[in-house]
Amino acid sequence: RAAFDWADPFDLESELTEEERLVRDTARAYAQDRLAPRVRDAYRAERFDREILTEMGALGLLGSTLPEDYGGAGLGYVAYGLAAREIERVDSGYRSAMSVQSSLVMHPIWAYGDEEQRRTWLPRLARGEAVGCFGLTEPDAGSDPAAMRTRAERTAAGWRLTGAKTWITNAPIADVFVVWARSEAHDGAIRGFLLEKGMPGLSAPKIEGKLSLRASITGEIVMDGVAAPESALLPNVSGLKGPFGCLNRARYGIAWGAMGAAEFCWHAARAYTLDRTQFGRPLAQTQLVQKKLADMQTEIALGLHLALRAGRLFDEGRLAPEAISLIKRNNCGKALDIARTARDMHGGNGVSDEYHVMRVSQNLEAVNTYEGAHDVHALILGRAQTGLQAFF
Ligand code: TGC
Ligand code: FAD
Repeated sequence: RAAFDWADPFDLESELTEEERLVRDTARAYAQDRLAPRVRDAYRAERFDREILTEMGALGLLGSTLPEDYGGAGLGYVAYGLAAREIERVDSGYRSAMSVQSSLVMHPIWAYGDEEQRRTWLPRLARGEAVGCFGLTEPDAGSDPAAMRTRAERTAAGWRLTGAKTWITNAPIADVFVVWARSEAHDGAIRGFLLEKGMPGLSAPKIEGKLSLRASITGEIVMDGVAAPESALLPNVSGLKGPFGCLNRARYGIAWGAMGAAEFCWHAARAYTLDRTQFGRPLAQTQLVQKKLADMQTEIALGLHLALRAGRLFDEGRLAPEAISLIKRNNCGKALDIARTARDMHGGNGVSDEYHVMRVSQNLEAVNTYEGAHDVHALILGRAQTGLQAFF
């Protein structure tokens, strides 16, 4: 009879390379030693500690898949995913900070920028000395970014950008803003621009009162005729495939991250119900609780192995965007169900931030919505298998 490891039923561990395990262990040690002790207070105070990005930078966690010449670590996508899993085991907001900087800011500068833009920003972003944000969503264009109104006009000196973005992670503390706008000079095509903090007409007010991702900072980007130089344009991409190319990477990382959050909740629910006695026996010795634990174990094992397979395909250049929609949707949706169930299994204690499960569950509400809402990914998959467009 083969031995059964309840926490890793299909031996994911043995599928990882030595380098991937090293990255995972580094991220885990950092997350547990440095992030876990501060998250409760940060969440209560609705505060993101800016130095977290510098700490992540020092560990090579920012832009880790980019070449070392530009400050990256030259890692593969499985290592990137494993790091996301460990950071999100503590808090989805901390993983958000890492994935925005890496996938939504450094990736477009690397993939769509010119050499000067790369040299100016990538090493500083990799060290966490500079913070970036990604502005796609607008007040009237969320799931449908093609409806965006932000526009860029040519001027004698370069560009003038006018419009508003909302729900933008890291915007209030950003030094560089990757902003997507319709460019009249390019027949209305969507183009990417690099704006810098301090440009006249640019502001990024904080959005207060989030009941999710409170340890992450979110804001608007208000562009009131921002005057940007000619060099602000990202020259090497045009159209929605620009921002979507970034979202592919972030969505993939979120699929790993959400499983880290789910694992935290599963392990917490198991430990709590083993410890807690009602009706003369541990809660874990009841059929209903064991079924819930078995469901969590099953969904997490499936979700992690799917994420691993996706990562291997990503590294081979064979991961289709639709497959990313499938794992983003599945892993976020399942993680949210698991977190809500774990909250319930903690009884009254489950609503206290001392037990963390409700914070994790609240976070996953936003994670299930951003980077393409759960149902929007269903429509992407529906279109892919029927050939019929059901968005409108
Ligand atoms: P559609 O006609 O499907 O495509 C337009 C063009 O884009 C190309 N494309 C992609 N390219 C690369 N990767 C992908 N995933 C792509 N999806 C589409 C496509 O080939 C086409 O190219 P071309 O050359 O033919 O023009 O466009 P659509 O307008 O019909 O799209 C519909 C839909 C729903 C799929 C899309 O709008 C969508 O995905 N909506 C969701 C929006 C979203 O995810 N927003 C995320 C904002 S950022 C964020 O949430 C960050 S949270 C950060 C954090 O804190 O972690
Ligand atoms: P809507 O598009 O209005 O959707 C509302 C509901 O309608 C959803 O349930 C959706 O599934 C459903 N729906 C939409 N279209 C259809 C349809 N055709 N058929 C059926 N149902 C549909 N954006 C950025 O650009 N950068 C960021 O850094 C960023 N960070 C974020 C951080 C946080 C904390 C949050 C909450 C959001 C962030 N976002 C960011 C925005 C996020 O990507 C959007 O909220 C998301 O894409 C959904 O858009 P929306 O909020 O406008 O919802």
